[in-house]
Amino acid sequence: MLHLNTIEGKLDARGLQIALVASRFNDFIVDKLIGGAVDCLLRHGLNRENLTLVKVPGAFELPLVAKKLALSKKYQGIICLGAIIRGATPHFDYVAAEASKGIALVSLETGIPVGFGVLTTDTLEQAIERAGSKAGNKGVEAALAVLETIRVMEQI
Ligand code: INI
Repeated sequence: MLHLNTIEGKLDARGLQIALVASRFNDFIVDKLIGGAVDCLLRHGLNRENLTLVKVPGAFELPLVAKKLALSKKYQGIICLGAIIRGATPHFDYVAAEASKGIALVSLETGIPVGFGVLTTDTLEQAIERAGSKAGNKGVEAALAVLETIRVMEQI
């Protein structure tokens, strides 16, 4: 086994300021993602007073608000949460494309880790599966990814 100089992030939220941005659209699902992310962050040592929740109308609005939060320099990490469910509407493709592209851009342009906790599913049932039932909770996954990335970025 080679001994490499390895940089890894500890899942330690102590001392951080974190913002969650969550869409109201499909709030029945998104509330589960918020609950998962909050529980995960607190269990990893985040102080409740250092966690801010911002609500937006839909996933399309997540990037703009995430960008303003990132530029404020008040938060070391931002977690975007939403649920885009295809159903019968072609609207899905536009909203999903803009949300994913926009969130990635915010992170790249500002240098602040921005988590993509946005479900993109064909059906409501698939969304339920990923919001705290048999396929886990995407809000938890996004929170863990942001924590790890913050700690990796600090070491580079
Ligand atoms: N927003 C969502 O967050 N999820 C969806 O499934 C969705 N669909 O399917 O339409 C959705 N649309 C609203 C969109 O995000 C904007 O809020 C709206 O277009 C106004 O800009």
